Amino acid sequence: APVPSKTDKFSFGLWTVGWTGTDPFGGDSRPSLDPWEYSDKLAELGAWGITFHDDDVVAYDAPEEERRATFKKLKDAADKAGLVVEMVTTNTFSHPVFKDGGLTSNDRAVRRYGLRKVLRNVDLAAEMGAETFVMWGGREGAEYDSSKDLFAAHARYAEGLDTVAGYIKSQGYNLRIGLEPKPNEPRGDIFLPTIGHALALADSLEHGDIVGLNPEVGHEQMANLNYTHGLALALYRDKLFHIDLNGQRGLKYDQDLAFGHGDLMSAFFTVDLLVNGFPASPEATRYEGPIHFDYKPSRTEGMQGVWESARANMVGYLMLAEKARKFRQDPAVQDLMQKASIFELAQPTLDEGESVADFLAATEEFDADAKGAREYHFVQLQQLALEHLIG
Ligand code: 3MF
Ligand code: MG
Ligand code: MG
Ligand code: MG
Repeated sequence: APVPSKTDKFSFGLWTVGWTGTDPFGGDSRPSLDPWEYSDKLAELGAWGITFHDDDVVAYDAPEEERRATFKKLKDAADKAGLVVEMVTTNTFSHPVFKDGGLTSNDRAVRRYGLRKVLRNVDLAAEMGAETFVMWGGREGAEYDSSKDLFAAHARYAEGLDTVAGYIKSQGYNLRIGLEPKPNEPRGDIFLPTIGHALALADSLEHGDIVGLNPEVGHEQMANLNYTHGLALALYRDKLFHIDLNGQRGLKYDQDLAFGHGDLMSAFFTVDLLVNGFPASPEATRYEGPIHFDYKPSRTEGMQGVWESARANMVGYLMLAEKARKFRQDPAVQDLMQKASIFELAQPTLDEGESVADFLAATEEFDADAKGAREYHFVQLQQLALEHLIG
């Protein structure tokens, strides 16, 4: 198996390997280590970076001095291990104060408290040298549509995001916000449920230029959507700032399996997009950011299983990357892609400078029946992908 190294730019949330197995039906199934123990071990396994929520490192109500000392200790440990703190995020979901949301709670005092917690964490992110500030609004949402003025909820969400983005700019921080969509869990319905919803709200902001996306595999799949298509739209809009890779099998609770342990074919094409870009559009924006994993070592695993599962994400990714490269280089694949007219899709439909009037007036030979009978060879192409994947 390939050996992960720093040049692969793999990073992990401390809450991933640090998850002690608590779920709605049972308590911890593993011990909890100090944050630097996780980071040291991740570095040893070949990771390049770490990420965390404020509350993954210190208790939310820790006194300021203890807070500073603990973050410094983690940063020193990361520096020593050669790890980057590439992203920092805020926990606005665990404490009951956030049960109706942080930025969109009906209770204005809660919103002011939530916004302060987020802004304080922006300072922390900058101090840690992070370049991405993820905002997953896990508690922004509802179980009951009677519970919210849904227009005001979106207005308050936008207000909160613009306040944070404006603050980042005013402080001159080298930070961009990555919104993380999720359709449900823990709320019955979460606001900004998909990549498309998040893009639409980001586009409405005054400081939206530094607000993009941190899409997670499982979250899009929980909405029965195609993750790779979502990444493509975000890239098309220059908004793919960060990613959360993991695995999900179908429409159920957020499984957070290791990357590749869910829908494998979809994972293959996600990696294909990340390493090969868009085959017919060489000018398109490529994703150059961290390969970040947001998974949970299953509750059945002990500490050995925790480290094996962390390694599984990286090795799985590297193996898929190798196969995706070979897939694109295969002359049989290239030939089928030609036959399938895949490269033709990059050609604008109208001629350069062609007006709609000219276009409508043009008489061109076109045989709809013949085109209706043409072959696209898509199944054969997919089979070649499968053969590369499992062959
Ligand atoms: C929940 C998540 C979150 C976010 C994190 C921000 C706890 O389903 O995916 O992880 O990723 O809060 O990065
Ligand atoms: Mg998640
Ligand atoms: Mg998940
Ligand atoms: Mg996530």
